[in-house]
Amino acid sequence: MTTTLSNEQIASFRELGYLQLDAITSAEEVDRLRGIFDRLFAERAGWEKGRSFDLAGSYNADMTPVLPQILNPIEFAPELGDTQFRVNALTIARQLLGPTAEPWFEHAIFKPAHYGAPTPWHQDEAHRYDPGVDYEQLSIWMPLQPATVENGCMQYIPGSNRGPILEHRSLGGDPRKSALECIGEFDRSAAEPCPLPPGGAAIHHCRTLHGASANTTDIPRRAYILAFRSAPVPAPAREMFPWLVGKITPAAERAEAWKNRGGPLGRSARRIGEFTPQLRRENKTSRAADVGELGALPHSIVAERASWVTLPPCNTPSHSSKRRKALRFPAPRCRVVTHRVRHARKHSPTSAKPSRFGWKWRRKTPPVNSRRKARATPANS
Ligand SMILES: O=C(O)CCC(=O)C(=O)O
Repeated sequence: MTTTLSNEQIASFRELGYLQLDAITSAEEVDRLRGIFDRLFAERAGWEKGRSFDLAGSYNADMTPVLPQILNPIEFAPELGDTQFRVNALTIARQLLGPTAEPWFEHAIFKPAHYGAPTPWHQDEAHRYDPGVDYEQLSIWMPLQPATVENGCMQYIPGSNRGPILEHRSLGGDPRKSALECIGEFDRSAAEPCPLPPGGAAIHHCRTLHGASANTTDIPRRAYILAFRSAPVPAPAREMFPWLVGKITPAAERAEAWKNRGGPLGRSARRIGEFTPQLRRENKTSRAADVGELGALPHSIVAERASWVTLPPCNTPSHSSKRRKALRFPAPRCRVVTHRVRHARKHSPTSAKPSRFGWKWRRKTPPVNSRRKARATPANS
């Protein structure tokens, strides 16, 4: 089953900032995903990595979460990579954002039955940790059971996508809480609820104000969200939002500890590993999660990762340290490349170095071929 949008739907998204679809995937796929989600949430997959946390409430593993979220669940259930939802979502994202749209990150949110907390009103763009660049972003939100006003379907303020970014703060004014809440002026009575059947979709632009009410029903509300963005462009005027400065959540601390495990040796080994194209590909999505919406990493880490995501990789020795700085490449990675290149040059049979008497071979041992020749001469036999 493939899904594409009509011109009217595209125009409506641009006008209102959101769009409602009755189906984006099949009932069978929704059943399969529900099983995966229930397992991931029961295991609190990604807790140590800082990928799993309570958006709205408790900080500790031994407290019952009221709005648990798993960032990038595909890291813990690779089978999520093989869904019609993903295929259809990318097609739709490219229709709405243009052909450069790419998957940006994904998340899974669970509103427990009876006590699942409300999702505070916010604009996704307010979560952006990557100043200096700009891009269009949207989210495709799919419920894995019916989504109703009573269990916390999405609600949108129509047209807010065309307005400014309003002031936000950490939920309840507590910078250790992951969620942000909008404290700017807007008309809550204009909110439009988006009830959906399982496997339907609510699509919203990153500027659109949205929230969801608490879950007061007997069934948990699960949602699978894929976020996409257009190719980033430099935007030096884009600064860090003040409500993100100094925001350090327990999830960010766990992520930092995970990143530093094994001490300097572990860090270096992982950095070297990141040079392999395979690992680089695998890391791309998880890094995107770090810099994306609700990715609760402190600015210092995220700025480094943002540069990695948005700029081409540094893999040639021609990047001077000045240029590296300009491109915001993290120095250690570049140092390793430079060291490798220096090593390769030193041991290359063709490497030459100027001396006081002109050019001469640098290597002390003769090249392999001349050693073979020497062994083959009768004098040596
Ligand atoms: O599922 C929810 O309650 C909130 C989802 C959300 O805020 C989003 O996808 O941007």
